[in-house]
Amino acid sequence: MLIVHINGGSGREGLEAEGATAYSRKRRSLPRPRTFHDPNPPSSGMSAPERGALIVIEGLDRAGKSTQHGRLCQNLESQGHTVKRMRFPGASPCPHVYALTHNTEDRTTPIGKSIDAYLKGESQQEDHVIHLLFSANRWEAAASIRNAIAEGTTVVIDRYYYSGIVYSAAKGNPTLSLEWARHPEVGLPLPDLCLFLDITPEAAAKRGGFGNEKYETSAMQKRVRELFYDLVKLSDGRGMRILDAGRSIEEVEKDVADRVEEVIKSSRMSQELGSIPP
Ligand code: Z5A
Ligand code: MG
Repeated sequence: MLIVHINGGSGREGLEAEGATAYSRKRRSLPRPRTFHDPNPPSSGMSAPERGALIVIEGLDRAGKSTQHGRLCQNLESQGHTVKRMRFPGASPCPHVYALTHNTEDRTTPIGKSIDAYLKGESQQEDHVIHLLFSANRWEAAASIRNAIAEGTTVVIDRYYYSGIVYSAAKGNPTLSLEWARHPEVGLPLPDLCLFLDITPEAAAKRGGFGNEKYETSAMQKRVRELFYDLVKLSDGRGMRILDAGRSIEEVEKDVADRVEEVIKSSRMSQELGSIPP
């Protein structure tokens, strides 16, 4: 193992093998050198590298999530942040903006493919089963999210468990409430910030109209919006901010950038990344 001397070293500059450092310290009774893996570092010394932030962009169809996701990632990168771009469901068709981006997750997991076929109407799934598949699709990525955050990478996700809960509950299945839908999400990485891009289904429909996927009907979109508002009132709403997505792309982009900057500069970043609570 290699040790980097911060102060009080053996007199030799730079890196030394651990064995050699311990030997010379013993021989010359020098103060114990501080190292990056010192369990009790003095307060005036170098602090551990800051973790990355976990940012989620949510909203109805055509709210501009992918547009803002792409812009936010580019803005953060231009400021020198290391960014990991992710989206859920992992295997849904790539919208135009993803052609311009890189560093995306693999969107071809077996679970992601099943979800994709369901959304396109190519296969049928029982309501609870498809809900659990959406959740499993997030659990597949949970460790890679935590690892990236711990390394100082900011992870920006286009749709996350908030969509997972509300789209399933919006079906009106009596045994699939918001509460039931939330259970499999407990323990997943907890976002530092969720920006809910809010738009009326009517305004969203003017942006090219809804497509042919499973949930792309105005009745479904209306119910989904109501449930997103219910979620804001629950504990899941603590890290959620509602932004008016009916404004111009540039206005929304500025609002998104300001909210994200607030979080990245906040004391939250000195705390460990949380988990979705029970
Ligand atoms: N789902 C689920 O059921 N369970 C889950 O756990 C998860 C998801 C995670 C696929 O989602 C479906 O999966 C979704 C929820 C369900 N169901 N539906 N329906 P998706 O993310 O793959 O796809 P999407 O969100 O439905 O659609 P989208 O087209 O990707 O929407 P968007 O990303 O919000 O919009 P956009 O692509 O950025 O913009 C759409 C158009 O509007 C485009 O032409 C833009 O140039 C334009 N635009 C964007 N912003 C503006 C502004 N501000 N003004 C004017 N025009 C704009
Ligand atoms: Mg999208």
